[in-house]
Amino acid sequence: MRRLFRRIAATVLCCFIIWAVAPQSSFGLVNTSDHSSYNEAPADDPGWNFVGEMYNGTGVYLGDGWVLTPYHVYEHSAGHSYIMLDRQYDEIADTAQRIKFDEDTDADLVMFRVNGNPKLYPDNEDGPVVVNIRQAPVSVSSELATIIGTGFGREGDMQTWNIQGKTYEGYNTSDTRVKQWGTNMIAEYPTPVTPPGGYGTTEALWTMFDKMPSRAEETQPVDKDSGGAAFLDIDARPSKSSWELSGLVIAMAAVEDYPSDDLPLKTHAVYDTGAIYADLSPYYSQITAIRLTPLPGDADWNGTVDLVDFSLLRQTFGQTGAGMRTDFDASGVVDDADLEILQHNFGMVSGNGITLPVAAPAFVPVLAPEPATMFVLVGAAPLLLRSRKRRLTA
Ligand SMILES: [Ca+2]
Ligand SMILES: [Ca+2]
Ligand SMILES: [Ca+2]
Repeated sequence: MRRLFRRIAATVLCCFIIWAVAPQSSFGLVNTSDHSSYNEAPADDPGWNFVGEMYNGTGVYLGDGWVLTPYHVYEHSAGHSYIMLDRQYDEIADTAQRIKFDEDTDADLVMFRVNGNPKLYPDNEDGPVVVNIRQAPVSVSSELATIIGTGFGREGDMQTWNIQGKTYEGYNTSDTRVKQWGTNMIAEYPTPVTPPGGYGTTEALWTMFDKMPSRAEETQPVDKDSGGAAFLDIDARPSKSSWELSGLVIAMAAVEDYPSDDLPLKTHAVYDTGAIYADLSPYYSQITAIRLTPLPGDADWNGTVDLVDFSLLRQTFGQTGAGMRTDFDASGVVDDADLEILQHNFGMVSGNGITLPVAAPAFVPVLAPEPATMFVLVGAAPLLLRSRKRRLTA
């Protein structure tokens, strides 16, 4: 059995994007071989159009107005972030919500809302309209994932490095970013991971970059692939709706004696090193709950902040109580603060495809949620974690 990673290499941190037209030879992610078909949606498309470039990494548009990305990607431009899809979509301020590892600890994941309703696939095509999040735990034995990233790519042919009496093989990375897909075998990582940097603790999946000439699209994430999407297909028959977003790249990883100072994983794709992904299945219920959060200022939950919402606010102004739709900051009173939110977001459109529940959802904290409310959000997750740990030690 392969040795587990003993050390999580530094997560991908702030660097500047180089805004350039990618030359033909540049590929995002690093695959064992390059082919132009890796720069367009795969034939069995898991959701290529949902994955987009962000300032400091990669994000996934889930539908319903929401983007999911690692917090360490989002942090640098928190409050004014964006994602590049068919065009640029900007974050609506004060909509970001962290995913929690447990009641006291954040995971390295965040969701934020964008202004606009991206239409990324034609109506007459066989889906997908939104991204399905993996709900069942991923197996400890590997499954083949399709991985899509927007980070740096491969530069040139395979290199050999001799460091401290050991030989390493792999690739240098390019200095331009481009969107690419590859594949790798992905499996559940047996423990939660806490990469350096203070971005939290996250249940994880992992892949290993194997020198395996038979599979040219064997892939390894590098710098700016953080947030890259790992999709698993729950049905072998070609269908977009059978793909599930199962993981998001959060770190590169190597065994303990790996010379990370001499051969940094951020800028090299080295065989027999690997990558760590946020395992999304334990966070399914949190992600689903956040997707149902109405747009701040949208009192009738139709996905648009307009005069109808203003009228509803005027009718309820001064009222107190819990769960009022015009109490946008969930303060218990409809007042000037709510008017300010409505004015700030006036004209914004986000997530009109959402089917909202008839009654106000209990988790509605749009801004600055109270801790007690967050417990409702994460309620199912610790139970799931405990049951998974039992299975691992059995
Ligand atoms: Ca592999
Ligand atoms: Ca509205
Ligand atoms: Ca209020």
